[in-house]
Amino acid sequence: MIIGIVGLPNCGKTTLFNALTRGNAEVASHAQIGTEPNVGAAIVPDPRIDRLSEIFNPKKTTYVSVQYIDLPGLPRGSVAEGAKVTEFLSRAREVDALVHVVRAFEDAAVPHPSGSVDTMRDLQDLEMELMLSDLGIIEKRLERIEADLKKGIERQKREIEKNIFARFKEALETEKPLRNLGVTPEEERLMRGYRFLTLQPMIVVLNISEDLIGSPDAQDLAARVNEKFHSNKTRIETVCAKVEMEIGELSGNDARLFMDDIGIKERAMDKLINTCYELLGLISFLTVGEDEVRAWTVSRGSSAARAGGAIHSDIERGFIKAEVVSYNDFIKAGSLAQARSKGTFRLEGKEYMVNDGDIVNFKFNV
Ligand SMILES: Nc1nc2c(ncn2[C@@H]2O[C@H](COP(=O)(O)OP(=O)(O)OP(=O)(O)O)[C@@H](O)[C@H]2O)c(=O)[nH]1
Ligand SMILES: [Mg+2]
Repeated sequence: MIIGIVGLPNCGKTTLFNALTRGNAEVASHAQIGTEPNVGAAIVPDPRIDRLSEIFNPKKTTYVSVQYIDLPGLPRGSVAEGAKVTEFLSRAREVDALVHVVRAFEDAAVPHPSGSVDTMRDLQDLEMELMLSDLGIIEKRLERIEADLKKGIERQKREIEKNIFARFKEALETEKPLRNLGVTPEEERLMRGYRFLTLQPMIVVLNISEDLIGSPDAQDLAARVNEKFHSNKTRIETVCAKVEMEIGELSGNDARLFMDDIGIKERAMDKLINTCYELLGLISFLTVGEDEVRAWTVSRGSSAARAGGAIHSDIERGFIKAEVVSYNDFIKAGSLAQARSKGTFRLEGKEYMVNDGDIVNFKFNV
């Protein structure tokens, strides 16, 4: 899974990126469009894997990992400037979800490009850039479609595309992001290749000041943003990136103490991943053994055969049966043998719908 971090300049993207990846990318470099984004990976924390690893003592323990791409700030009005920005935004189109960081912290030492801190305005400004970028793609594509239609190329297909694009164009021209349009699954499928930025699932991260952590003011801001930006493809989170970066530099126990001290219940690192899983409709299933204990990611609703395919296409192709026990039943039973004798570790067929936390052992033959 790849998550792209976008936002106006100087809103704290790289600070958050460092917090998420425990990285050390240079903060406040005022990176310009055209510079390479920071790329880093983070494991998805999973206490079930920690526990299973203690029990099985495997040679290898593997968590799911996510990749974060920290893009340079996108100044207001920049999409209108052309080619370089288009290239920059193509990086943002490669991702599975966007994290849109917006400044909500006051700090005289960090000048705001627009002269004042105004979270709502900034959110709109970046949304506008994303919308203009999508609009640019649509306008170009519509020209091509018209040309094809004149020549009679793939008439039926082009007509369908034209209708969808016309609807998208109208929405964007009235400043409505595509995610709010109620795009049908069929339209989504047809449009997937274009990777529209305003159709991407998006987590808005309000980067608040340290003194606002857990405050009613922060909740109030989140509620106001939610009212305006709510959609089934957006989620709102509140973090203090600067503090999160400090937490990331501490070891487990010290981090816990520090968090208790300032009243942070869940690290941004965990919070964003959990939100992302929920937003993208993902679940984790687990495999265990002496060699490896490992978590895997699949879409909610995946069949056992499909889930096997996430490990190796041979498993999906040659699927016979899956032995399945939920993590909780396994812990209750104490061992796989016990779970088997209790009947909670049982055989399932290829259509079985895998649940989050299922421990699965695939039987296959190729
Ligand atoms: N007070 C405070 N300062 C922050 C916070 N997050 C970031 N900053 C400061 O804001 C400045 C910019 O932070 P960056 O993380 O580099 O921001 P950015 O969005 O990556 O900036 P560009 O890549 O240049 O667009 C730095 O001086 C940070 O220390 C925060 O939560 N609170
Ligand atoms: Mg940066």
